[in-house]
Amino acid sequence: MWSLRTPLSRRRLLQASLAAAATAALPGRALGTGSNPVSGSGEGRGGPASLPWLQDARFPFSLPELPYPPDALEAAIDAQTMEIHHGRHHQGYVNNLNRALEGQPSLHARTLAELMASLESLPEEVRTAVRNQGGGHLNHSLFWTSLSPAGGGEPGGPLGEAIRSGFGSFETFRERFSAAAGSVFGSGWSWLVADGRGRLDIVTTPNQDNPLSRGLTPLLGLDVWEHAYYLRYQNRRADYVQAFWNVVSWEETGRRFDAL
Ligand code: MN3
Repeated sequence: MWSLRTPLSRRRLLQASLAAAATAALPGRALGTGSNPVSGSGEGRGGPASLPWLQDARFPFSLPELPYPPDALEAAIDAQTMEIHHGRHHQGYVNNLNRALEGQPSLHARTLAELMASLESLPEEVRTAVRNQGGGHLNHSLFWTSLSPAGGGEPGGPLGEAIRSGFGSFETFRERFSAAAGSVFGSGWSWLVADGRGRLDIVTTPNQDNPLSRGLTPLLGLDVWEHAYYLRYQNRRADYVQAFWNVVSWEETGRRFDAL
């Protein structure tokens, strides 16, 4: 298999492997709400190449259509939850983000990724709204496209190799990601991310914070807000997380990894 790789992807795989090994003992690193300096990795660009749609997402923002019917993910998520989650919650983040930016024409040229990667530079009166509503729009846009009725199973290709060599096995990766999702207190997200050198890690974020605001590229995210699962799973978040693995689009996640 190694012979099929370019030197670049070999290097990236090695880095991913070393990074994952270095953090292998941790269930998932929490990216806090604190005042860590915000990375400027997304500034001056349309957005990470691995998230091409972000390069066009600018004010006024709009709700992306679901890439499948709302009942397509019944193996994990019921249709009513999908309809409310997408049509009301996600639409609400979009509406509130547009409302917050209406009176800020100097920010209208910035892409969503640029806004999220430069929160500290935004006018104070809109910073919290962009963080929460912009994060909500970005996170959910990533979430819908990370899922597929044809999903599940294990990732192949370079991403599969990177996960297996980095975390020891796909099973170990899945256990660590699930543990991280279970560890989120209150509302938040669990993520598979890559840093600027393509190294993989598992992190969690509170509320609607996004890894982009910490200079990390999100590859796969799981929404663990109660609104994402309560109708079917009530308090059984672990069952929801288990079912999530049946609908993960490794095809899309792999595309994001390949584009790093
Ligand atoms: Mn949600």
